[in-house]
Amino acid sequence: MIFNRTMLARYFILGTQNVIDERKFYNVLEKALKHGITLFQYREKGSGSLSGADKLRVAQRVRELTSSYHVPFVIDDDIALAHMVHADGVHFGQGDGNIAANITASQGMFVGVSVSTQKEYERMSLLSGIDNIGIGPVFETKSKADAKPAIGLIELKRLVEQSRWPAVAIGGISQDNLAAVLATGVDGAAVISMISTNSNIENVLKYWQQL
Ligand code: TZP
Ligand code: MG
Repeated sequence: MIFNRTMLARYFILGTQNVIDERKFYNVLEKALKHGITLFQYREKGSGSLSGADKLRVAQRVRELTSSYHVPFVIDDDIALAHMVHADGVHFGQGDGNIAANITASQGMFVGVSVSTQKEYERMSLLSGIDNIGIGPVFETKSKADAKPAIGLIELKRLVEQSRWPAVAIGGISQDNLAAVLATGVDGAAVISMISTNSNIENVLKYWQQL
């Protein structure tokens, strides 16, 4: 699938480790798909995450669900799995192996990479084949144990302004700071807990869509 920057507008990320059980995972995902997310990333990582056959089974079901709602589907880090289930894109953090080699292995899929500092941005600028960057964490996050320090809105804006790629903000984004995040000129926001911990996903997405 060809990447388009409008896909970054409402970017939802989820793994089974972010919710109580697999049933809840599908329940939250389907609500988010139904009510207007523009991109979904399956990120199975950290304490309590699945691997092997379990991860494959979930990814296959995610492929079916995202296809039925016509929402593009990205997998974090796992290129082999992404090819296996025909994901539309992949995403790599700075810790996810050799990013240049990963990009080469991701042919046919669009590629996102995480950037949290000027130095990382410059290192990524030497590579070709990147379609979008995730900038953050903007604020403190409880959803990633090894998250880097929060960069704040001013640094986010600075990185967005110089970015040669479409960019999405990530980390600690909530309904309280979402408008300020979008005002930096970023193409969208990527969230886990703003959706996964909310008891009314339809409301959150209605609010997001009218911003
Ligand atoms: N990368 C940087 S922060 C983060 C990831 C995957 C977690 C974002 O989760 P939340 O709940 O939206 O802060
Ligand atoms: Mg990663």
